[in-house]
Amino acid sequence: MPPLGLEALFVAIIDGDLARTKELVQRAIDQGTPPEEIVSRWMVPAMAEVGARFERQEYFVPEMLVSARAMQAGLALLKPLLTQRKVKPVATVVIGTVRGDLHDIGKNLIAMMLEGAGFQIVDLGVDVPAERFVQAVREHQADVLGLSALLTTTMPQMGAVIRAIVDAGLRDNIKVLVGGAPVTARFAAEVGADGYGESAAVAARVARKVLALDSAAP
Ligand code: B12
Repeated sequence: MPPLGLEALFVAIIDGDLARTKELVQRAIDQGTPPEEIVSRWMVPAMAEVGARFERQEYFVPEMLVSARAMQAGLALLKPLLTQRKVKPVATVVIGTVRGDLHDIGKNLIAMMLEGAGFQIVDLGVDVPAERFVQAVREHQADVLGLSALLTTTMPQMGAVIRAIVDAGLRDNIKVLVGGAPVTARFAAEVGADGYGESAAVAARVARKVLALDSAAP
């Protein structure tokens, strides 16, 4: 059989066709397509197209929701492959989507990629208040705090979380990474984060960089 063109997967997610998304992801896995390629080349761009259609008012919340469900079902099949550890745990990451924000696909993807890269993950879910982040960082003695926000209205929450971490006296012991579609490197610097990751593909590299894990390498 010739290698599967994954345009059909891109379309299935945009159409919110959950069964077809699962079928195509499984087929791509069976054909040996690297999981990172399935996600970043086909699945993530499909969600960007869904967002573009929402912006053009061709799609509304229900359509975004069915596409999100198809995407999540596809990612569930890929999760075991993406989280397979190639190295022993290097550091602990507490991650969550900030208060007021229910978007979790990107955050989940970041968590999977970091887990695959050897990080221990404590995922607090969505709509997480600042106090809950503080509590988890303390309880798990986390090395990295990952904050996700997809809405311009919830981005300022990232600053609120960082301030709460400072007030709790924990800032010196933790590196803060921020990300999400509206987040930029400039915004990250403004709120006092240590790093910014634009995609799941770079998350592990950025996390290693802020922890200076590679500087000790020969
Ligand atoms: C799916 C979706 C939804 C789903 C979410 C389902 C779910 N379980 O997540 C539902 C239908 C619930 C939803 C609701 C809403 N949504 Co919505 N949604 C989207 C959509 C189409 C895709 C988001 C997504 O999953 N992308 C795929 C993932 C893989 O990408 P990502 O999230 O950007 O994550 C990547 C990077 O950003 C980065 N990253 C993300 N987090 C982190 C964290 C760290 C630490 C790091 C390092 C990196 C990182 O790495 C990720 C992987 O590569 C976007 C469009 C878009 N362009 O983003 C709109 C979008 C985000 N939504 C939008 C809006 C307006 C809403 C609603 C307000 C709509 C409404 N009227 O009710 C509500 C808000 C609900 C709430 N309180 O949160 C707007 C936001 C506009 C703005 N500027 O604020 C967008 C941009 C659509 C648009 N173009 O207008 N939405």
